Amino acid sequence: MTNPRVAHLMEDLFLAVNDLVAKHEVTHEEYRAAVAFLNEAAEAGETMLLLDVFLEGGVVDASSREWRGTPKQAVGPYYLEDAPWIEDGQLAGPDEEGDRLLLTGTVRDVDGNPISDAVLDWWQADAKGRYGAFDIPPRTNMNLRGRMHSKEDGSYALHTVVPAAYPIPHEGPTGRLVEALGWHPWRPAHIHLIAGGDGYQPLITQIYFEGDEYLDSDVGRMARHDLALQLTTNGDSRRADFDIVLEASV
Ligand code: MBD
Ligand code: FE
Repeated sequence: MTNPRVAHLMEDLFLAVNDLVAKHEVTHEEYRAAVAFLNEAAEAGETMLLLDVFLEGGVVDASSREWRGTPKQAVGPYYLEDAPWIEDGQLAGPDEEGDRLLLTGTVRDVDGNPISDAVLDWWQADAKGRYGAFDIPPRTNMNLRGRMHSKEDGSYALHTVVPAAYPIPHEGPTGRLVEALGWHPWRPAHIHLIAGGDGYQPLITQIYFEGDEYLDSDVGRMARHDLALQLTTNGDSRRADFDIVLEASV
């Protein structure tokens, strides 16, 4: 069955690639190397990693030009559905290593009205830059992943630890490509969030930290200062405020 959208996009894609091939006089050898590279990335289970690092940020930007809420960000390769519901905003257990972080804020609509009972689905790397399930086995490891609701007044309080900056896996094909580009493999430290409320469009975003050495050189080219927290320090704990803005469904 013909799919006009697929036909339109793919024909344009082939044209664009053929233009690039002509412009750079891509050799047959280079073409074969590119095919072998894609095969290798797939075999290494890096399809999502490769595409999310290099392309997802652009897709998000292109599809959120009209969006007036909190800036959107890539979901990335490490989201798991069905994260546990957490009590009292405790994303990090008492034994979790790292600097404690208390993140507070209010979920609001674009007019500033609070949104109660919004679902906030958080996931992040730990203080050593490791994602539960992916970097810490088993596949069911839900460390630093959890869901909660905003309160009656739209407020939330997340108790967690400050994540570390994270080098994308660089032993495999994706890492080899990053190296060939002359880039480093680091993403700045970040906390992922999917926020949703009844009658609101879902928001997928990431929160960063001012002063992070990789904020301006994110391998995924997606980190931004208007999503970066200025932490205040109190002993070995950190605090910040972050309001979340959702736009009503159409
Ligand atoms: C990540 O942790 C991430 O969030 C993205 C978007 C890509 C690679 C690794
Ligand atoms: Fe991530």
